Amino acid sequence: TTKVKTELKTTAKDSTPMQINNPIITDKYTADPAALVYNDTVYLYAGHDQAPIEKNFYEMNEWLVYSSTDLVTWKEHQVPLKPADFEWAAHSAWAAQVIEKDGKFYWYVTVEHGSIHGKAIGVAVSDSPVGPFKDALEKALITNDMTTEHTKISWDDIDPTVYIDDDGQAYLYWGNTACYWAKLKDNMIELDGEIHTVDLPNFTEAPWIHKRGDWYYLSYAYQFPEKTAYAMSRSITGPWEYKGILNELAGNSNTNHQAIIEYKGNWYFFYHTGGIQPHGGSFRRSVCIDRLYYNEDGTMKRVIMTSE
Ligand code: FUB
Repeated sequence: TTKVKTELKTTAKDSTPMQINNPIITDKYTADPAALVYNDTVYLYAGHDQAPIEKNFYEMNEWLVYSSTDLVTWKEHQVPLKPADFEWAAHSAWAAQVIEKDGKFYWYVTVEHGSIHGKAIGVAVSDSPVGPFKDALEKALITNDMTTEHTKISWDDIDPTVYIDDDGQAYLYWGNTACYWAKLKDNMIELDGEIHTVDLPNFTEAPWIHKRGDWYYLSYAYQFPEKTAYAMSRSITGPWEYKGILNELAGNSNTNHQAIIEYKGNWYFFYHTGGIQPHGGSFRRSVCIDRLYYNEDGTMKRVIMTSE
């Protein structure tokens, strides 16, 4: 395996310099990171890339969860969830995100639906950030037939990202080719009202919502092969103003999939590359972390990847 050590630069806010070894997990291929900060710990949720080296497509049969308090040492927990845990799902542990509400942890996942053609979004719940999780709804939350008027593809209902606004209202964004959003009911397992779309230049997939100060940020995978781009808004429902590229092509992988968090006063950009040699690539990816910095006007500086 190839490990790259980076001495991450310190700024006024940093109390200690930090060394992240990218990729952060090297004994398994991990993809589509989603990170959650809870009780001073960072939980990393990722899909497990299990494709054999001769296979040129995704093989993902489970999600993984890791925890850390320094972003350097990661503890792997028991496999918390698989597509097989959703009776209505067929396969494909594609991108997902966990959020906490009132002491419960809700995990929004992408899977292939067993009987409705195409990808679908399900939701699992647990009393612990590391699981075990169980299907919260016993059917899909979003299926391909709910959005067929927007795209002709069967994989547009993927990559959920969830955000709870300051007033307690939860929102789900998701999509491939079209970027969708809808409100969630208080129970977190039903949509509340209609599905909307957002127009974003070259939106491919992988939306991620975060907030800093009074600004909301919607980052997403842009074009294909994918860079990460982003838009900003004063409201979670938009209008969103496109701001540009946040991350360039992530080495040796045609997808790029980000998660953005603040932890102990600093901001971090999680993504994946195909960086582990000799077999890493688009279907054997590895999660990496680099620092994220903002400009005075709230825009984000382009992320400098460890591999650059
Ligand atoms: O990992 C499978 C799919 O590839 C994800 O759902 C997309 O975001 C892309 O990374």
